[in-house]
Amino acid sequence: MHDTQIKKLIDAEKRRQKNVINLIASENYVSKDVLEALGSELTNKYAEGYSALRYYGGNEIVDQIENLAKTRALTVFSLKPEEWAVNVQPLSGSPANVAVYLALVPQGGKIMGMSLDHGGHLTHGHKVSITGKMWTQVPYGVSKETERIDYDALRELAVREKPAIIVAGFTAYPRVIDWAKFREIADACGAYLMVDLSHTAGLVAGGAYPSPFPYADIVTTTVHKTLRGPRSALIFSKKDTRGLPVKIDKAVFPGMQGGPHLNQIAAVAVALQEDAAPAFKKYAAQVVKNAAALSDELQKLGWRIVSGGTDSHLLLVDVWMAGKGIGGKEASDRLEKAGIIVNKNTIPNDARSPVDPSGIRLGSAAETTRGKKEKDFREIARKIDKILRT
Ligand code: DSN
Repeated sequence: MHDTQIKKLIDAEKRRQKNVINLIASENYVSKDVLEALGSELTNKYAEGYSALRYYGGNEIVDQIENLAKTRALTVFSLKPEEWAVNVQPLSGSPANVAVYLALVPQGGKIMGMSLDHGGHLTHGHKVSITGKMWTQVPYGVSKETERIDYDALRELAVREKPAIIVAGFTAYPRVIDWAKFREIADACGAYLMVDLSHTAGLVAGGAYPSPFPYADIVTTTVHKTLRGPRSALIFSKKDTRGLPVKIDKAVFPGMQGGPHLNQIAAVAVALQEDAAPAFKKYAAQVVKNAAALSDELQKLGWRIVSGGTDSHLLLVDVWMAGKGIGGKEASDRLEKAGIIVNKNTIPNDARSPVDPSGIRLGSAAETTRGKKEKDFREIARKIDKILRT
């Protein structure tokens, strides 16, 4: 690379990534093949539209790439092409979610999504996001006692509010979801059921977490978290008489985006092939075991884990412990100084503010990619305990 300034910074970031313990629940380390596809000449190509229906010439190669990415996306989740369609063009998770609402929810209509401070995402209708400005959020949360979803309360709210769409999607909810219950509730109020699977998609692909596909109308997911691919997103839609795939395609392009990023789509295809390989099953199972070991060891050391543990790759540690511990910001800063990277996070019904909440969120996906096992995660828990107690 001739640009020595950028080269130096890339090298420095590479060293940083190598030298830290990365517990950011939404990050991972991609393969060299994914990086190669991302850095390829495909970045030079404009291809507005979809395969065989483009607004530019010269697409005979990139059409094949986009089609391959679609086929692999269906394969990795064991979906039949006659039952499901997939759009591989969303640039990332937030535009993917907005495209779904654009396709299915009239402006001002109701989106029922988990509130951010209980473990939802900004794009599930939060007021500071475009999704809370163009549409109206009907927020749901977790039960105060169990810190898990109370499906009876959810049903009552849905039937009363009649949202156009229910979003079963989470960024800081560590437990398995009863997808069948969500389906029943969506049917009871006549809503679409959209699953934002961004966090657990890799676990579903690897068979380590229940699949929402038998129940959902729409599934969105980022590709860069547990799926271990490039920054990107997918939108799956059910093929039936409602014409969902056509509506979604129109919402992504021309509704939301212009030309797709073909280098990114090729990298998605590479990652999805890796995700379908037998080794990825082992990886997904290990991710879950490692998060459980981390959670268990922290609990043994006296830390309160929200909802009492985890069934996935992530856990929330209540570091504030009603004033007996320290704030989430201080916890995250202290850990970073010691080379452990986490993010501060609100816990359900947090008495503190989002800029300095009561919790930290820990995830096992990235360090599992680097080969760590349960004993390593128990060791990490002991390190965390030492750092937070001094
Ligand atoms: N998806 C979020 C996360 O979980 O980190 C960021 O938008």
